[in-house]
Amino acid sequence: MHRARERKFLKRVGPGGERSSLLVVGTNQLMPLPLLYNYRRCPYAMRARMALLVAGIEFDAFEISLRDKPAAMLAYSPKGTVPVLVLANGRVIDESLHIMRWAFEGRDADGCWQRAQTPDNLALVTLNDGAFKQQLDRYKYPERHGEADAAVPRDQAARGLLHALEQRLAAQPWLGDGQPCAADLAIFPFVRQFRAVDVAWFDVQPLPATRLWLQRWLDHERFEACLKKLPAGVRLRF
Ligand SMILES: N[C@@H](CCC(=O)N[C@@H](CS)C(=O)NCC(=O)O)C(=O)O
Repeated sequence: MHRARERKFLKRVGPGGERSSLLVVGTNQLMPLPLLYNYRRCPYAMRARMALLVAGIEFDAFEISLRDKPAAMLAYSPKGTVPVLVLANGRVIDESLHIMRWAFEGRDADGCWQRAQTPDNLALVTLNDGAFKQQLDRYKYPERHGEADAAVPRDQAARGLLHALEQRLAAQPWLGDGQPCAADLAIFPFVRQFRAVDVAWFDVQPLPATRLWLQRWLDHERFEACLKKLPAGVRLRF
């Protein structure tokens, strides 16, 4: 029988009443699924979920409230950011890029992770997580950052990451060249959030290739699954 067909899910109720899914592989192996502490709208959590979904990993998720983080999550990762992935062996991975790397470890026959490891792609992800994320925060919440004019960080972001992305994507449909790669997955949730601040402005910028690329991600079969809404405060199979 096909291996995927042999997989069944059971529910286990832990001592604190928490439920976890058990992956039954074959006839007698029981493995708790990895648990992702999640915040649906967070772009870091989004890139982690996309990587897990694209890599075909089954996982449970626990939707948190950022204002009331669960004690169990803080015990696993006191820095208190999402995403946090807890593996069946107790290993805790609490950086989104590390979760992505773990997702593709030993499951990268297609080269999704490998294609992201070029100097150009690594530089784009660094720019995204550094200057662009700072500009995005100042653009989105200018008052919180003492920013008198939100157009300043917006235009800095456009001249920085978005311009670099546009140059790359004008020449190729994905950052992985002819195919998507982990750099695309790592960056598009942030560009999506940036666009959402002022869609009308974004959509008339000279960024046609970036707009098409973003739209391909928004239409991607895995993205619908990635945006699945879970009730907060319960462990559920994602
Ligand atoms: N470097 C971390 C950053 C994660 C991060 O900052 N996540 C935000 C949510 S988008 C968070 O949890 N912030 C904590 C808070 O708002 O209390 C990663 O890549 O996982």
